[in-house]
Order: sequence, then structure tokens, then C-alpha cells
Amino acid sequence: MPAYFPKAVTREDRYLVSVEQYKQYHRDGFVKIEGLLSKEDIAALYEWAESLRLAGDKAPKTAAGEKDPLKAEFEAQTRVHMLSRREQVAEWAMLHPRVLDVLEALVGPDLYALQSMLFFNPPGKGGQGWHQDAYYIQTHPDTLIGAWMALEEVDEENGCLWVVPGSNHEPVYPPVHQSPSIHADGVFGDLRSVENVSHIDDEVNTLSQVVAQYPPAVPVPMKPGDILFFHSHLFHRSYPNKTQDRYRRSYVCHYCNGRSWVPWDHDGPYEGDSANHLHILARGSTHLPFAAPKFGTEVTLSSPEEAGGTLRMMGMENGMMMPMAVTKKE
Ligand SMILES: O=C(O)CCC(=O)C(=O)O
Repeated sequence: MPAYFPKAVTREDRYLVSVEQYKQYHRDGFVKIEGLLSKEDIAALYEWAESLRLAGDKAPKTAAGEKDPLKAEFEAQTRVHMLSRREQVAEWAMLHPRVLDVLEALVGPDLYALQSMLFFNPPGKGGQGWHQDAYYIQTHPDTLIGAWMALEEVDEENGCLWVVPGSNHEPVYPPVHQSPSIHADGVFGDLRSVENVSHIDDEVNTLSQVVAQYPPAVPVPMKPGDILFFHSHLFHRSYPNKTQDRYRRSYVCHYCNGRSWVPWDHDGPYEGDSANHLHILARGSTHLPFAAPKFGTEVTLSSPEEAGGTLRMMGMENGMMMPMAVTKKE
């Protein structure tokens, strides 16, 4: 039996993606999996996020001498990038086996973990206008996917994500005067360019004009432990937190298929033609360079030899997706 195969399948808490969820992701560009992370896991993440926020809280003390939790220094900064390279808990959450179980079915079986962001979005802050993630993070072939983990209840009031179902089938719209970052230059006859992508104001962010060709966008309210998996061409956005007294804490990570060339690293310039060697191989195997988890988080890797061929995710008769080894014919 291939080494990778039983190890992944026999984990007691393994999450099995249904064929319906797989189809939904590829049809609509997103799939929300409710309760994917346990209460305990979310509590650990939430406490970690809180400890960071409070450690950065340089606000004056109240009359009673207590820190005002809503006046943290993080008001100036709604998100922190790449804590997965600095903190064990951030790496653990990015490589959480149940998150990888889903990604394995949607874009795997081989997976790179590329990026992590911890959002705080205090009252009045946060929000990002219409954009497509593949514009920012290039993978060739283009297999980027986001996992948006709610650390607390998120809704329209505190700034949940909004998505345009089906817009994942769109190409990536290049900004004016820039060649496309995902598609080869000049392959489209009519691909318009856009301006001020990610700007919160639809008047200046002209990607909103393409969004307007669709039925109205839909909000994605979530509960702690729910995870939204979303395609990197999907038009999506968030609004500032409209509440007076709630944060919007979430942990958002990006991944891609382990066979993609990744000429991108969040931390800036890297040696060589690609940054693959800096990205963690989270599952499966690859012919490309890769990094090991820095804090020793366990990942389930395989080599093609051990796997007795290559692995593919297949729809089973019971409607679930399972990894199957495909043996090479001599
Ligand atoms: O959570 C947000 O407010 C925006 C996140 C987002 O758009 C992204 O991760 O691509």
C-alpha cells in the first residue's frame, strides 16, 4: 500500500469533501464548509490573535487602570502578513490537516502553502474593494486558492466577505499599462484593463464595472470554525467594519497545487527564477523545490515511488472524494 495513501485516509478526523462541494467550488468559485475547525482549535487561534492584539495595545489606560480592548494599536493596522513564518501557532493553523483535506480535493493532491494573513478589522476599519487574488499571487499553472477562516461570527455588520458567484470563470483583469500577470500577453482579443483594483470605492475601482455585469454579489456570513474556500479569479471584496463594538478576526491563507511554478513571495525579492523553495509543501509530492515547516508542524508528504504512481482525487460511489493511486503501466 502506498505510504501516503493510508496515512491520509486513516486519520480519524479526516474531512471528506463531497462531489457536490467539489462541483460547487468549480461552478461558483467558492464553497463554505461549516464547522471545519473545532471549537478548541478556534479558541486557540482566537486567543493567539487576542494576545497579539493586546501586546500591541499601547493605548492609554482607562480610569480604572485597565486597557481598553477596543483602542489597540492594531486600529492602525487591520491585518498582519506572514505570521506563519514567525509563530508556531500561525504555521499550525495554515497547515491544519482538515484545511488541507479540503484543498487536496479542490486543487490537489499536491499542495503548497504560500501565504497567511491575520485580520483584526476593529470597529470602523478594514475592507478591501473588488479584486482577484491571482493578480497578486502568481502561480503557473494558475491554481491559487484562498481559505478564509472565521475566528468569530462575521456578518454584513462587521465586514464579512462578499463574492460574485461564477466570476471565477473570468480571466484576471490586468491593471492599465501592465501586462497580464497570469495570462500570456496578447492572448485575448478583448481583455479590458482596470484601474485601482482593491480600492474600496467602486467609483475609482473600475473592476466594479465588470462586477456590475453579474447579478448582485452575495455576502458570506460565517460562524467561528467555518472556512470559505475561494477561487483566485473570483471577484470578491469586504466592507469596513460598521459596528461600534465588534472586531472581525479572521485568518486567511493562500495555497496552490504543488506542481505550480510560483514566481512570488510575500517577503519580497528571492533568489532564482521562482520562490518555490520558500514555500512549504503541505501535502503530496512535487518535482519542484520546496520548504519544510519552520516550526515542525507535521505534514503528510509522499514520493511518487512510495505512492506507487501518482495520486488523483476521485469521486466515489458514495458521493465523497478520495485519493486514489494511479500505477504506472510498464
Ligand atoms: O477579509 C478581507 O477583508 C479581505 C480578504 C481578501 O479579499 C483576500 O484574502 O483576498
